[in-house]
Amino acid sequence: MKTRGIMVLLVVVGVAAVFLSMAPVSSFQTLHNNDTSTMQTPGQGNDTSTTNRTFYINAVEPMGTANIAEEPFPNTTLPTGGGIELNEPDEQGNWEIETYVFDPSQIVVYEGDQVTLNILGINGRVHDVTINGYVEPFELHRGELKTVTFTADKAGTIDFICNIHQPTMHGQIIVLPSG
Ligand SMILES: [Cu+2]
Repeated sequence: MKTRGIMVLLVVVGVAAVFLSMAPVSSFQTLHNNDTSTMQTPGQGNDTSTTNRTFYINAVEPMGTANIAEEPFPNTTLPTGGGIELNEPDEQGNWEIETYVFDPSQIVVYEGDQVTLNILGINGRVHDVTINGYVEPFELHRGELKTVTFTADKAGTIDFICNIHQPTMHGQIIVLPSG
């Protein structure tokens, strides 16, 4: 009798564990299916409502420093355009390498989405930003948060570029076809 009681208890615990493990999965799927109309299968009809997608993008400058006592100054050719700077050793032998980038530099949306980019100037006094044809070019100063909104009207790519820091400060919005 005692053994049987333990067996029943184990079965009950097992069933409860299965239910608990399913719960987060099903709630995730519900969330995911509501996220975009592209999850629909053909014949279900298209959801024509606009999806708003908001992103935060930072204008940043990763930097590395070293001293010639430990690491020789590199003999290398780097692209011109202002996006990469290699500074020669100072009097103490310290040298540095730095580059300007958008972070993130690649985002994905769907055709027809209304896209809002909030771009924050963190490193660099000023950036000269172009989002080819979608918004008026604008300056982004350090400490500023610029918000731009536009509709990703066709599938393909939309570049966002800082004209002062090339070729590295170059981001891309990948617009996937809807439906
Ligand atoms: Cu820049």
